[in-house]
Formats: sequence, C-alpha cells, structure tokens
Amino acid sequence: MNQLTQAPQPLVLLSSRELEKMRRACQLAADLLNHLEPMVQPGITTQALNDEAERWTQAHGAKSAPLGYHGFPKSICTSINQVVCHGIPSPRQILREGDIINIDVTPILGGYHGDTSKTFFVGQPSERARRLVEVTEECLRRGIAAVKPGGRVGDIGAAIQEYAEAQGYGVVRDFVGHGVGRQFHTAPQIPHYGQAGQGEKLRPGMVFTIEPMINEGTWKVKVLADKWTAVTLDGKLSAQFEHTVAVTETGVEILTLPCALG
Ligand code: EYL
Ligand code: CO
Repeated sequence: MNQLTQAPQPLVLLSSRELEKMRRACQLAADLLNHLEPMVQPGITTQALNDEAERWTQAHGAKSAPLGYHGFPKSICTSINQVVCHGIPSPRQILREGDIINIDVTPILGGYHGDTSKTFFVGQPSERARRLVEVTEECLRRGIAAVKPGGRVGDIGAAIQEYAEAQGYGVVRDFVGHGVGRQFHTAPQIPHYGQAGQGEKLRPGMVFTIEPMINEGTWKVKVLADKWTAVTLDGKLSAQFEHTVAVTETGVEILTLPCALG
C-alpha cells in the first residue's frame, strides 16, 4: 500500500491530558529502540530482533501496532541497506558486518501509538554508509526545527529536501510522515519534500511523525513481490530516522526522544 493513496483520516488535535498519554507511549517506543540497539550485531537474525521487540513490548503492557496492520506479518519493520522501509523480519535474514539497518517500532500503550525509528550500523560502516546515515539524521533534525505553530506542513519537507539534495541524495516521495495518536495513521500527511509556506497550517495539539527516507541515488522506489518491502529502484543504500513530535504553543516537542537517564 502506498501511504499517499490512503483514505484520509481526520486530523486530531490532542488536549494536554491526551498529550500526556501520548508522551508515555512515545517514551516506551524510544526505550524499545534503546533496548534493541545492543542486539544489532553481525550474526543476529531480524526475526530475533522482532521476537525480542514483541516480548519486551508485551512485558511493558503494550501492543505492537504494525502486527496485523493492513495484514503486516511482524511486530517491527527491519529495513537493511537498499530496503527503504517496511522490511519484514525473517529467520533467514542475518545481519552482516557493514550493513545498515533501520528498526521501526510502534508500541500502543494506554490506547496511544508511539512511532519512532533509527538506522543502526552493523559493526563498522563504510564511509559511504556513514555519510548517508549522518545526513539522514540531520534531515530529521532540520525537519523538526521547521515545526512551529503558524508554520506550514510544507516548511518541514522544504527544509529536509533542500539539505538532502544539496548533499547529492534523493528524498523518497512515496512514503510520508503522518498524524498519529489513538490511530496509527491520521491526517495530516507530512511529505519530506515540498515548498515552504505551502500546505496545512501547523497548530498546537497536532501530533505527527517526521520520518525522512533518504537515498544515496534516485528517490524512486519499488515494492517487492512480498507486497510490503520497499527498495531503492537503483539498488543503492537508503537510510531513515523517525520521531513523533507535537506542535506546542511555542514550538515543537519531540515525544520519542530517548531519555538520558534510561
Ligand atoms: C504496515 C502497511 C504497507 C508502518 C508504518 C508497518 C507496511 C506496508 C502497508 C507506516 C505505514 C509499519 O511505522 C510506520 N511508519 O512510521 N505502515 C506500516 N506498517 C504496512
Ligand atoms: Co514508524
């Protein structure tokens, strides 16, 4: 499924009480990524990462949103190297030295979804991989910095696209950030490309993901025969980072920041 062709879900503004529940779900999501990070080593299977994510999520009183979502078969997405997003964990898929892997988690806690992802290095990265991953994380940072009440959705994509393309990279068009809360996906869509000053106005209480997928080569992607796995059309590397953020009265709050105290 292409997110851009999804039936629109209404945009929801969260009250401060609802936002507090969203903070808890998002903190759990960030903690889950932290928990999985030391497992990212050569020799481990993506199924083992999936199974530990599912176990840990249940142990914390939460549910894995991706499992069964539009029929998705696993609890997390694991997207290696040229896989752009929605990679499916498998017992036959073993991490190798030099791989990059995005792990995308979305636990549901107290009825709210916390959605975050990060690209990890397996062992020592190539210089190529390191630069792509660093630029992608900076794209997310710049996208978040563009969020403020009274701003526009297009400000986010413009900030990301300008930086990524100046670095010689392609910005994936087919998958976008999304409103999130009691539902996994609501309006607005958050493209990671576009024009400043265009699109929906940002208002306090809006909660959405920013999740740029940045490609080494062409921005074009294709979905494999398994109907889920999206890969780069040219087979080159792709990286992604994702946070769930809230628009506040004064700016932006990153809800899925890892807690410094663990
Ligand atoms: C399920 C549904 C096509 C996820 C996210 C799992 C995959 C491919 C249809 C977004 C959309 C995770 O984590 C996500 N965004 O940050 N669909 C997702 N699926 C799926
Ligand atoms: Co996600």
